[in-house]
Amino acid sequence: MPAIVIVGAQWGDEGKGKATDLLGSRVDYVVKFNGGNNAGHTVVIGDETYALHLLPSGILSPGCTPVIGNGVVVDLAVLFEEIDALEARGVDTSKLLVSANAHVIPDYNRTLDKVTERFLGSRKIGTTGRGIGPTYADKMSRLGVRVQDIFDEGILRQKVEGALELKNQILAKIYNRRSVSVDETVDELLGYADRLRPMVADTSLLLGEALVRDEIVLLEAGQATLLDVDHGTYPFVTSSSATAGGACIGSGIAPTQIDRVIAIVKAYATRVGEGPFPTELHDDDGERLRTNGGEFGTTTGRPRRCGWYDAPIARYAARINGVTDFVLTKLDVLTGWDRIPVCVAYDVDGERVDEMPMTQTSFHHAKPIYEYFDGWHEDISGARKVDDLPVTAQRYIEALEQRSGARISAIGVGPDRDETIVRH
Ligand code: 2SA
Ligand code: GDP
Ligand code: MG
Repeated sequence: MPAIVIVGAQWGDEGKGKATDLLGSRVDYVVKFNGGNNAGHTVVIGDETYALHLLPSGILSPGCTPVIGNGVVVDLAVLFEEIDALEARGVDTSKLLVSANAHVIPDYNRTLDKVTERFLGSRKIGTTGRGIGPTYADKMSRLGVRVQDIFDEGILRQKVEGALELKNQILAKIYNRRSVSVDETVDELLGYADRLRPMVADTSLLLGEALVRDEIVLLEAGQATLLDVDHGTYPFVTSSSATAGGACIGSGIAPTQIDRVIAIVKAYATRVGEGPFPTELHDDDGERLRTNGGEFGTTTGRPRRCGWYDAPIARYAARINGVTDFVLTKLDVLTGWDRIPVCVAYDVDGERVDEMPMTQTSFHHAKPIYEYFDGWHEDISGARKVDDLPVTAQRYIEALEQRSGARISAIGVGPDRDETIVRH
């Protein structure tokens, strides 16, 4: 039975949290498969707003088992803070499972993330400063500390000693920072062991068994296609695989078990951090999108850069992820414009380019070629079927669908769970 993947089609913050939460009541497992507490998913349920960073959005659906997969990097302090905050609001977190193979974010990697950004100056990435990049680098360099290591003090000490031999050189010699002691890191991590132990599982095995029993597994990406370390706007990316392929790597299920890939795409575009963004607006329209859309980072509060919808990017996301359905979010934010531009291709150094360019140099040079669509002024937040929308809004949806390479199955017209039009 099916595994379903949810990914972001643009640069993140498309509304993946809301989409996952919507499906949560109908699935048995929700698995976070990449990233860490750099993610920020806001879910609105009636009068309650939840901002989740590390925990999968499925934590809010009572019937569903939330899973932190092996592809995630876990800040244990944040894990328990989030659990405590949700429990204090009456959310049951007792079903949460954490993969024994997930990596933990030691304190020294948070320090390294921040000092590296400062060191890079104008070449910085604009990271969230949560230690994500250094922890994935350790994983690939085989210097990482995994969740299972916390239950074997000897191994934990060996691993921390190995990592700190290198890290302390970097901290002292390059960044002029104090060195970190093995004991302080080991003691901090061991301090979480008792509370962590009951949550830790062979999550790949459990998910495999659930799929054999015909249960439904939803795999939820953090960040998005253009922030993927391989397929995004490198080096202005996060350090994990945020595309559908990453769902298998980061959860331990097989590609043949995935039968639906849902990409969440905003009716316009946003980006946080540095990096190219062809349709970015530096004018009143950009300011209006930011204000109307509440475009401020869920994790860091940073203002998000805003621009018009970019169809070549959506087509790229459709191809890279094998998208079966798009969920178009935040259509309500576009209410009030007389005409709405949609980028349909790029002008790269005088040449028309219809697809994502092969090189980053070309993408940095890409200027949007726009088509213009009539806007609408009516409040659309009460619409529950496509026919309830003004005809111009219906035309806008059709135009995006034609130019983006997959059907649009649902449309968000407000932040609340209910403010959604289901089309297919
Ligand atoms: P990092 O910290 O190493 O992952 O940063 C690398 C780049 O990835 C971007 N990034 C994000 N972009 C959008 N949303 C994210 N989550 C938060 C949110 C962001 C926030 O939901 O609003 O609160 O600022 C997220 N996480 C990472 C980041 O901006 C860098 O460009
Ligand atoms: P994620 O990282 O993809 O989960 O997205 P975020 O939660 O960071 O950002 C999306 C924001 O848009 C959140 O504040 C949501 O509550 C909000 N949101 C989601 N869908 C809609 C929608 O259709 N309309 C409006 N106005 N807001 C929405
Ligand atoms: Mg977000």
